Amino acid sequence: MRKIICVSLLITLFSCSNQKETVPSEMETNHTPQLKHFPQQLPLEKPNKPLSSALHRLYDAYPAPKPQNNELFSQFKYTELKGFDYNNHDGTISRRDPSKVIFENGKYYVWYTHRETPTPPQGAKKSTDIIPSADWDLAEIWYATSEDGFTWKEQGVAIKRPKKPLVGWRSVTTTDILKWKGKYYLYYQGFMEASGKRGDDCPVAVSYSDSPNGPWTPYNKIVIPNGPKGAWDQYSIHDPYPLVHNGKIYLYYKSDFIDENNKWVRMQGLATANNPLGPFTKHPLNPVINSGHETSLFPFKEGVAALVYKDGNEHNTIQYAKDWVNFEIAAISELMPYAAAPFVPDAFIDTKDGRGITWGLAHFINISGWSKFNSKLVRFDCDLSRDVNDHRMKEPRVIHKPDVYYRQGLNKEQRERIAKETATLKSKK
Ligand code: AAL
Repeated sequence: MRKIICVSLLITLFSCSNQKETVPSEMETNHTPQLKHFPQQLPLEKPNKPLSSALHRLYDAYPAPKPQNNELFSQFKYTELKGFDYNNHDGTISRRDPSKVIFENGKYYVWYTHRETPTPPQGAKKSTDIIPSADWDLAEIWYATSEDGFTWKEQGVAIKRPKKPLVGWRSVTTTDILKWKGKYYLYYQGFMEASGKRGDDCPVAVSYSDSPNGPWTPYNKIVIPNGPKGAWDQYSIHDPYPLVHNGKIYLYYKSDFIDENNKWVRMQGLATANNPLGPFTKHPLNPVINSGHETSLFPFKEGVAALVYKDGNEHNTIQYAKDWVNFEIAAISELMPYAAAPFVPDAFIDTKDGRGITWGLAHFINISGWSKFNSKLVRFDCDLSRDVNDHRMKEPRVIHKPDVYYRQGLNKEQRERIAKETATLKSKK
């Protein structure tokens, strides 16, 4: 008996020592040989070797390890629009904050903030019933159409300011369009006081029509209310931006709130509804984007992508949320369009296969300086599309002429600080 136990023990020990390790070491989890050096040709997939956090991020955070192959990276190109008059940019006419562009009746449509006042903006203290406090004060929503997206024909007013005390009596601005079950809805900021009295405070209102040419019927109620006292969106609901997803209206918006030094912080929230006239439910995870300003979004694959620029740690990024709520940075870009309003062909079809965008309108603000503040509409083009492969848009380098850099010159205080630093060094010689 003892002999049998010894022999079977010997067989067991022998078989274990000869067996290839059944539990692979952590470095061979994918059964490819571990690399000693990062390869000379950039791997398209994460290589099997210990990696730094930057290299983990390269493969985990971005759709591709190089911007040239990153579907959510693009440069942005700009083209001056034809068809709009600005009184030589004397500050009495301003057009800004365009809506998404839609294509109906064989042409493009866009709506935007239109201000035409006897003077340029004069600030809240000097504002009156005819003198604007800000570039978007005493404004209306106008619209224009285009056959080609470059030359536009201004059609006139779409949404007038209603009579006091209706929502938006002071100014109706910063609109966006929703097409839902064959009807059209324009959401916009409805100011009840001159912007700047306390802050840039307003809720969101909505008007609707059977045609993109109007006439528009105002709902005359607040459709996206300000948040409760002390909430991040207590004072302003800006830049309403509706899309259709999961059979609902997903309306993204921005709010201005403050930091510990009473300086502006801007982030984006989400409110959803089954009916364009509400009620809208704000997402419990709001804010859902931690940066940005007039943030524009578009369906991409099963998720949604966002152009996040201007404000916050993650300005100049293109972000993606597979679940339409939790956004991650997908690409970093520059010269991103201000108040981008893309042409989003699949904005309202509840797609699960978003195709992306290639162009839209945006605005340039403060064209003539603070004393004649006015803004103008512009066209941008990009390749954030799964159906286009424009390699010129995928190059990360935007080459600027030296004068672009020289315009970002030092001011008097900065020069004085530098001179003092040099003098201190010299005194120590
Ligand atoms: C814009 C938008 C909103 C603000 C003001 C006009 O860029 O964020 O519309 O209220 O500035």
